Amino acid sequence: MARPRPSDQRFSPAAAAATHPFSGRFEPADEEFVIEHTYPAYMIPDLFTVAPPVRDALVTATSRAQDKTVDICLPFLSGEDDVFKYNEHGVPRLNKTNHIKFLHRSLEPLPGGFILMDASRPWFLYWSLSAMTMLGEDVSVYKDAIIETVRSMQNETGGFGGGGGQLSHLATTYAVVLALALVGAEEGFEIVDRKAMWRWICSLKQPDGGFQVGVGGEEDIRGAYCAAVIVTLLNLPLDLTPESPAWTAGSDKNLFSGLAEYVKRCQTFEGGISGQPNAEAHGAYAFCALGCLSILGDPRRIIPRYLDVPRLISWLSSRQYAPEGGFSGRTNKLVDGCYSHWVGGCFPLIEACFNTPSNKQAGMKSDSASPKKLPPASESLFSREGLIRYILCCCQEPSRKGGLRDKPGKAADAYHSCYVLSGLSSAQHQWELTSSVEGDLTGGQMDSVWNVLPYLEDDVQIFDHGDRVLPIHPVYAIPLQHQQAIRSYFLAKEGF
Ligand code: FPP
Ligand code: K
Ligand code: ZN
Repeated sequence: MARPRPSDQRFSPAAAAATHPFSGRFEPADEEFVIEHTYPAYMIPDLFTVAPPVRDALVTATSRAQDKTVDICLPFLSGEDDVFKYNEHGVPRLNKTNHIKFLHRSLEPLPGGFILMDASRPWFLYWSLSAMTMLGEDVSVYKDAIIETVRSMQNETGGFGGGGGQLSHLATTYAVVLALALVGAEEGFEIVDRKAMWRWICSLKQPDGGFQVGVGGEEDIRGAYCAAVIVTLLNLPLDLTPESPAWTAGSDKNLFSGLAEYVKRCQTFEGGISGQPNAEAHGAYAFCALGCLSILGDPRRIIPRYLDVPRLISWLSSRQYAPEGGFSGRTNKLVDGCYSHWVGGCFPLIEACFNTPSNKQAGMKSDSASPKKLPPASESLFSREGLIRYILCCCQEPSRKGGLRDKPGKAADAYHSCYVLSGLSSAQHQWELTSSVEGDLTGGQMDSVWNVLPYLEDDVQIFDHGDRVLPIHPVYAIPLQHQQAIRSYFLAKEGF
């Protein structure tokens, strides 16, 4: 195995030629000796080219799986194999053309094996359209097809199922609403029966504050996040129907009452967030928790009020591995490209809490639960370089088929394409919360105003300028202008 070098400094190609573990064998100068490069030397910090120097001596199935993952990633991270053309930092270009072709194909009729995914058809729409939009592709050509497809998925009793005749589910409804936002057509927005949707969502609201994902289904934090997204994008009333399980006579409880408390109960002893109280922390649920809270109130106040932020940051940071650079979804598990979003997408929300100008003046004024010391605006709480290296080196299908994937050796798919690119967007941009309307936690009108800038490294940017993807909304996970368009369309409506 490669030997760790004593420093983690960036090294020059010349110095690297002598010491880089993958740079071919360099013997002491001998004029007659022809030195063979196996491949060029790149400027890659040691952190991303050698196995971790400190190891637990106990060998288990878990440690073997981890070692194997490092072995399959290292050749891609160090440019050892010639699968890509690497720049001087050892980073390949984002192959936008092939990925866009892959995503168009994923919206065509799919082979028979996909029948297992039939109940997830709305997800395919969202994943493919969102990924294409982030890559700069105009998806409005799909407008009519999307409108007709989602029309067949809506139930008269409110919400959207996975297809015609399937029960409504909060996850498929969330995917439909985002897909409509992405094709961006008012005829599309008008498809949604908002009154039936409101009644259906009220029927999912539970007395303990959370949401079932479908009538009689499980109650979990996906439900909390998806409900908050749907209610605010469609500007549904917050009032509860008397038929709602959460309704009690004479109370002013509404759709968002007790929801932040429900999210709080999902934080585990590890500091991460589980799908429901007293379960295992997982990255996908951390994003749901932060996204839900950031809709219910100003993230600067509501996140530290309901979550133990230092312990959450500690858990989130532990998800990023070296040398791979990517994130895992939970303790003792492997890196996977999709966590670039589920975990990586948590950092803009947490960082925004620290980075806002208004935060600096108003400080965390009246809130005793807020962190006392704020890191400087330019500092990141995760290694953007590591994530970008994992995404561009390990998550791109190298062949002409295109698409993005979990890790080398896995097939690309629409789900990973969407969330790998969303994670790339988080790594390449910096969000600032410029203002938000003050209000109570259940107001529903408290739009946070997010300002986004390309993230610029102090010293060197390892990726090509043309490889930036569009910035997404840090909460709604679709490009900002699409979130704004659907939100303002329904805000302008009075009643149903
Ligand atoms: C474990 O899978 C995965 C989970 C426990 C949660 C997955 C949930 C989501 C990805 C999305 C939820 C959010 C919404 C908005 C619907 P695994 O055991 O295959 O993977 P692992 O080994 O990486 O944990
Ligand atoms: K996984
Ligand atoms: Zn995955």
